[in-house]
Amino acid sequence: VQHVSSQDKKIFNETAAQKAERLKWWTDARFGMFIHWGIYALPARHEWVKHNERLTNEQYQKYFDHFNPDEFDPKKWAKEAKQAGMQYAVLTTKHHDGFCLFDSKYTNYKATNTKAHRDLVKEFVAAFRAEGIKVGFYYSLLDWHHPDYTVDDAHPQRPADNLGEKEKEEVYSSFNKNRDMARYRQYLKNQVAELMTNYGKIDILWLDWTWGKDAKHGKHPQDWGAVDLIKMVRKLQPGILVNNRLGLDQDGYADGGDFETPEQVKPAELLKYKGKYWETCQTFSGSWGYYRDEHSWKNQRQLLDLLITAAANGGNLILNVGPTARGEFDYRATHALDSLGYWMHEHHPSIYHCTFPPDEYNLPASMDDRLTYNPDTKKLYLHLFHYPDNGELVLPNYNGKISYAQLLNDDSEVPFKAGDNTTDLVLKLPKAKPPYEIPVIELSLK
Ligand code: JFZ
Repeated sequence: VQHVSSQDKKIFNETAAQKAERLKWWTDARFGMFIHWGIYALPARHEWVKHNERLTNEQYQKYFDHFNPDEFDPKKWAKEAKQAGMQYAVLTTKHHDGFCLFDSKYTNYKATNTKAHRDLVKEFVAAFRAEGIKVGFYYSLLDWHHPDYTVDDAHPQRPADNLGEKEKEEVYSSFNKNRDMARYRQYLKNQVAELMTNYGKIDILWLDWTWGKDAKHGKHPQDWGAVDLIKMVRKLQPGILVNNRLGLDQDGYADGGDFETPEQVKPAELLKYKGKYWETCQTFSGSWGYYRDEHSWKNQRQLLDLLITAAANGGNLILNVGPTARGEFDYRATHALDSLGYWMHEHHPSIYHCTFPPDEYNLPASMDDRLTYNPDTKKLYLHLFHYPDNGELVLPNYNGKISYAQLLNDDSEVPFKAGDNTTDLVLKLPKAKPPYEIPVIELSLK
């Protein structure tokens, strides 16, 4: 067959074992913080507001002019991340609107030229490093502000939906007449070089994103100079982790990105990523940027479900906060982070360093509980999504496999015995559910 080699194209010489070693801190960490912050926090109605409402640069300018983050103190952000149990953080250095939180030589459209008057990325890096949290940069490949970035259907200046194909064509060509992706490509490369050079060691680069079927409907790896770009990144920051949104995997490069990024998917969908390197990115309320009037906030249980289900399928959760225009996490975000921290404080051993267990421990599909497994300590962690009414929990096929069981939150013993069916194990839990949304039992394997 002709395309047996379609996934054979390689950019680096790295063995699977070397990759596992390079990603070890990240696969151990399991839990990170995403931060979407930019001047879209002022309209406070989605980070895509410029696109959604087809705002021109002139109409969007007032958010640049009024950006004045008087409460910006990334040391507070870092403390909240730490206390929630997050081990790395990725900040939007530039989102699709093109506004840069960092001081770039290649644009005036940056925080240093606003009332903030300083490089906000620099302070973010210093604050998170000081808390021992790994640091990552999100950088948008799309740019709705750069004059050379061509208009496509994901651009605020795209033709009106109700135009015919021919009329759309005319709008595209009139808008794109003087735009030149080669020049944009150079800008992108220059900025990524700045980010990879001026802030010390950077642990993650999160590029976003590559999509579409043709020039009108998207962009391709070639538009970004993707191979050239990633080679530069690896050279400037050996060891860095890069996500898969340069689109190189679709172009047949097996090592075009280090991990997959299933976005805003339901926990049940995470099953299919088992065995790969992956990180699901999720929001508290739906949008990524601060959205004042969005009321669809996930509760503690839904957030824990995402975190536990990620670890139980060998993946990470990066959970997003959209700080306000003043530079603070609003109380809803702080409250949600606190609720996770309350659980993580006692239960982090079932998340860090954990992955899916060997198949022989799988629970029947009818059970809603989730298992994680620490391959070093050989401990199994049973997350109780359903607490049994009488405290008796039957684990099919577990008889003879367990040497000891305890609640993770307080190391109190959980007695067990063989069930009526000799292959069953019956755990005798406290009758009343321990005071955690999802209690965890730690099982020592024989
Ligand atoms: C992108 C951004 O457009 C969005 O604002 C946010 O930053 C998010 C993390 O990433 O959105 C995407 C990108 C890729 C997919 C979906 C949404 N995708 O590949 O399914």
